[in-house]
Amino acid sequence: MFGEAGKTKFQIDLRQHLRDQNISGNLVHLLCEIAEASKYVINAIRTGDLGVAGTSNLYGEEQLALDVLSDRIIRKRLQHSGVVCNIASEEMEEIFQVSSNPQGMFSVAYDPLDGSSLVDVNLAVGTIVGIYQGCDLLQTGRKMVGAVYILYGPRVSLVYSVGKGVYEFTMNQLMEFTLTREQIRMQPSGDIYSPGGLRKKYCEGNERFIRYLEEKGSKLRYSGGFVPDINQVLIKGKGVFMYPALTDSPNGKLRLLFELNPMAFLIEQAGGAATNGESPILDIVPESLDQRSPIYIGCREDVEKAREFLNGGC
Ligand code: AFP
Repeated sequence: MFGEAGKTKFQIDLRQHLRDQNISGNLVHLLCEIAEASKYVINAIRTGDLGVAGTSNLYGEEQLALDVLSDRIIRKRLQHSGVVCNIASEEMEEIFQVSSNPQGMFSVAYDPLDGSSLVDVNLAVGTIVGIYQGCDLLQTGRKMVGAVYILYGPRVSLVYSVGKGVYEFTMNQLMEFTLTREQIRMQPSGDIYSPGGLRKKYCEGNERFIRYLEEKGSKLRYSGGFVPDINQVLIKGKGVFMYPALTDSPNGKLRLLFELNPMAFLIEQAGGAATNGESPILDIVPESLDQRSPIYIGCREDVEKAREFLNGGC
């Protein structure tokens, strides 16, 4: 009930909480460094240039100045943390090697500012981070030792798991992250659905799944930001997000290393599920840094129903 003497569990800050969880010192340090970096990303979002950077990312997509600035903030923190071996970012062309020594080190794959194109219309955006032991970043998501996202919305929240359940922290007026939810659990099925991509490009199986959801009374909730849309499904504990295979992009849009693996890790830790339509996201063996995958993620029964409608293919 009480961490630091006299504090209630919901006054405990992130570092104290992590120490109480018997998490290795290096992982505590890494998670706290990511949390610290987010404070500078907040400042960049609130005051930074909303224009284009004049460069493109790993996917050949035009970068915004905010993408580049957020990426630099997080990369510098990781680089100087003393516990990181390799870094991969959605905004960097190649893996950035910090150390060749894997002992006690982690490798990190992150999307520094997912949904950055939404900032100019003042919608919520986020940072997504996946953490692996050692120096190999092309492991399956099943091998991850932790995942974090920071949601920059009306409130700033941080959601993490290191395999011992899912916890939410909310930033207070002193810019400290204090515990606000612990051991977050999802219901077996829900009444929210988040359908990404153009409906006219859906395959028949996905179209039938959408009609099933609507007939059972599910409400459409979609912001265009992966982090707020997943956060809604997770924190309300009831719903399913999908970015399916489309007729002109069979692997959908979202990126396995930087977006899907971290979120699938968190959702599975909360009792949910995440699939590419055939097999669990976390079992996909990455073949390249820029790999994309279709995704259905959220309540276990809803995700299983999607698999049934897709019947092994889209
Ligand atoms: P940007 O990072 O280019 O804004 O894209 C955001 C995103 O990668 C993810 O956050 C959303 O879930 C998805 O794209 C939305 O894509 P659509 O606009 O095609 O629905």
